[in-house]
Amino acid sequence: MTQQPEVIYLKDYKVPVFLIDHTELRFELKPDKTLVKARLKMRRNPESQDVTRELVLQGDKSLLLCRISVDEHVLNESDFQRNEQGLVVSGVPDQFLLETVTEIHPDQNTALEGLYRSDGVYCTQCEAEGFRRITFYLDRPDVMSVFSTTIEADKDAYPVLLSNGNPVAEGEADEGRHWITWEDPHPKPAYLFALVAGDLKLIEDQYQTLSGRDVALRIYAADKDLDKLDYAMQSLINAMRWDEQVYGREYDLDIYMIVAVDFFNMGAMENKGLNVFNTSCVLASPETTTDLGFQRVEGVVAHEYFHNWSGNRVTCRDWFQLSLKEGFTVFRDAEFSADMNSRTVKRVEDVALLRTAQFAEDAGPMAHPILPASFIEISNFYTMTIYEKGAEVVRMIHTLLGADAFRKGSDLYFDRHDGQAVTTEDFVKAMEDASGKSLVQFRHWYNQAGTPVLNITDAFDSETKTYKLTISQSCPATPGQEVKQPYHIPIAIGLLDSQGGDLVLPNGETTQVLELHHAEQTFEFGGIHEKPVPSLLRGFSAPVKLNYPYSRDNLTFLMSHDSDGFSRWEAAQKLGVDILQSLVADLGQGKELQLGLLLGDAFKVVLDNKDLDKAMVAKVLTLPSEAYLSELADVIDVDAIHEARQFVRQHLANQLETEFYSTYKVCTSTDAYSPSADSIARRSLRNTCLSYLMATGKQEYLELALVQFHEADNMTDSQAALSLVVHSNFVKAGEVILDQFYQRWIDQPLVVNQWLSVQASNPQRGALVQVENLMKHEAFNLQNPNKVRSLIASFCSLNPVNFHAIDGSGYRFLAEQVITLNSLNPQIASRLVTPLTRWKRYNLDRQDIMRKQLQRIMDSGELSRDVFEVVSKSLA
Ligand code: B3K
Ligand code: ZN
Repeated sequence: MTQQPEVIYLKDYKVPVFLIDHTELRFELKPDKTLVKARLKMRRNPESQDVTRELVLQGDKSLLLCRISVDEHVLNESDFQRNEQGLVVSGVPDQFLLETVTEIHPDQNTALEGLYRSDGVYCTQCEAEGFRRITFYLDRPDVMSVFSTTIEADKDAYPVLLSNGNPVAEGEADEGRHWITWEDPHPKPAYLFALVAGDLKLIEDQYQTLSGRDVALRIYAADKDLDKLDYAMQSLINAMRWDEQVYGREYDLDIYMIVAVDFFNMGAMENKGLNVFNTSCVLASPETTTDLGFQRVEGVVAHEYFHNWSGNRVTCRDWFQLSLKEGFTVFRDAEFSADMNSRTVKRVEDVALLRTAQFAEDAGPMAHPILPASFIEISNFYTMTIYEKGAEVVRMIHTLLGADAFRKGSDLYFDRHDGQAVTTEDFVKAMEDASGKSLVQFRHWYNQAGTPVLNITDAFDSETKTYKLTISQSCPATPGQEVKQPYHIPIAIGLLDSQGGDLVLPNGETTQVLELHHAEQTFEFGGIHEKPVPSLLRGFSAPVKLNYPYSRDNLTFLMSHDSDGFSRWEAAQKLGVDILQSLVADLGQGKELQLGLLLGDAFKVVLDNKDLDKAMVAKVLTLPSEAYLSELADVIDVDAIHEARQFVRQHLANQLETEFYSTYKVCTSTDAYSPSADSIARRSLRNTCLSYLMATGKQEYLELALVQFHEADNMTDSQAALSLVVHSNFVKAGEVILDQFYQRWIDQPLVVNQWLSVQASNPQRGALVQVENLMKHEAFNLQNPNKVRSLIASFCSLNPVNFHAIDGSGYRFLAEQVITLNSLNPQIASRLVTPLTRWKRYNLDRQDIMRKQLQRIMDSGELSRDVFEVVSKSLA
């Protein structure tokens, strides 16, 4: 790294000096290059105090400027300056027409930002700053313009030409070419621009909005994938209806399009009227897609649709405000999925993810508030914190205000700011204004990083019949923030009597939200006749860590009696954590592992309870993950965590073998596949049972898994069996079915990706060699992010024992991949490096070898801003 990249600060924000009222683009797509002709109607921003006559445009260094004119006067080299960031044009008037012709090379674009080719299809990704790789522009979200886009291309190779808005004209051109013009009437920032050109097929449907507007719904994909689009279409229709019913928000164009592409850096992108999706988030069929995959399609389709209001109609003023649209939209999609399926299951899944990945981020070198104060590369801030913690913060506002006032707040926010680029402050203000509730102290959630810790103690006085909960809060230091102010925290609680019944609380209900404001506060409950068992943080009402001295008996009691489904699961997790942590400690002291019957007995009660949702039973029976146990550990002992968890699984498998087997049978069904919540629940419990049966190590259960593998009519069951066998000691059997699986699905890239992932996450010895071999396999391609995620990222994050091998081989491997990907695709490279950045959490031996690999990346030559930021902050 020769030059330190510039740090951008929120405090330096200034309104744009110039605005672009109208953007007219013409793309001429040719095999060796693409010409981009831009006509920008620009004027001075009346809100800017800056009187400069210099126009500063962003433009990537890969752009080749062929021609530039101001008001049809062609500029020569002395009228403008080209630099690393773009272009500075001197002496511009207050209002003018800027025209440029730029040459770009989509075929050489491996970063997948801007205009690039995915398997022969041209497509764009402009958020956050990809538009500047297409043409010179004011590439910032507070510059909103009306776009008119003409695309010209070879008609045979690119029969479908799409952009935002509505098609308004089309025609034929010379040499077998054709063109089409699209107009988007809604002013938008450049990051929402999209273009697609390719040989695509589509499925189509129609939607009528509440107010009677007809909308054509089109989902485009490669011909071979046309049979996998129905679920996405249904999800889109459900999302459109839900947003009308729950938020009163309608769609606002005549056409809504989704395009599936195979090369994509993330899940999907909400471009106005033309979403571009990773195939993994749109294609779904029972044979090729797991239940998890179906749920992802439903959630992501809805998420991108909801952005039409929370993101597009009301957008971000600057990229520091990213959580304004992402946190809110994740909250919206989570509520949608909760309404479509099981609310409790959805909550459990989201909390499990938050507590492993986001809490770990909050405790690491990249910790940042949901409203960050600075960044080097904004792409690094599409994080669990911005998205998931951001959603939790919106959820807390919902909890504090109640559903009705929250809806008033969101109505006010959308109405007040429609068509504007705004800040998280504007969002909070609208919520305050509509509800009359002060969120002054609550704003710390936006500015402070780190996960708050609550320590709770209680006391019961039988004479005065009062029960007291004393809650203290603190928040650990994070980079750049040593001291934190107390947060305003909603803590939903219930109190259980000795029969397991809910006590009626002062609010007249059985759940009450306590509002914690101070570093320490005591809450009193009168008229209590016996010491209750508290059910704390029901529904995970705040993204915090909570300590309360529960006994194991308390936890088994809550597991069977808490009226809050989430808290029952939480009690099981806490019990699992408690047991596993003490076993990890025993291993550390060289003790032989022992486990009584308590956990198994508690699991048996749950298994025997026929009234429970099967999905929840499966969740309760699933021990805390190795990732979660790692997050909780002071010093992560990867091997001990793995060994202890395996030990408990095996112990439970032996203790409850009969129950697991009979539940497996009860959950076996011959009904045709359906992605309904009930069927998903049944499969999930069945596969949980199979995993315990396999943990007994008995041959008969290998046979059972193999029968399931061969007879399954859906990917969920077949993949579950595959990974259980491959990850077991039955090595030969695993090899055989891996091969069969590959041969069967060789033409389905998304299934092949799962095949890669199953092997990469194999905890058996030798996984790294296997991964290295697979990198040479025909199924692998380093330029395709889905392949990189399935193989390399799966190995580094889902295979802790192998990745953290004490010889350092896993760390060396990752560093090599990051160095290679740094020049090919910086965004993917910088995501990939995450596991190494957590080096401080391991013992000194590991710290040393991990840090050396980070240093090796640092010293490897010219680093992208993306990788530089993450690696330098990790080494600091
Ligand atoms: N807004 C996009 C993410 C863009 C990421 C750019 N590096 C997808 C989403 O959150 O909906
Ligand atoms: Zn989003």
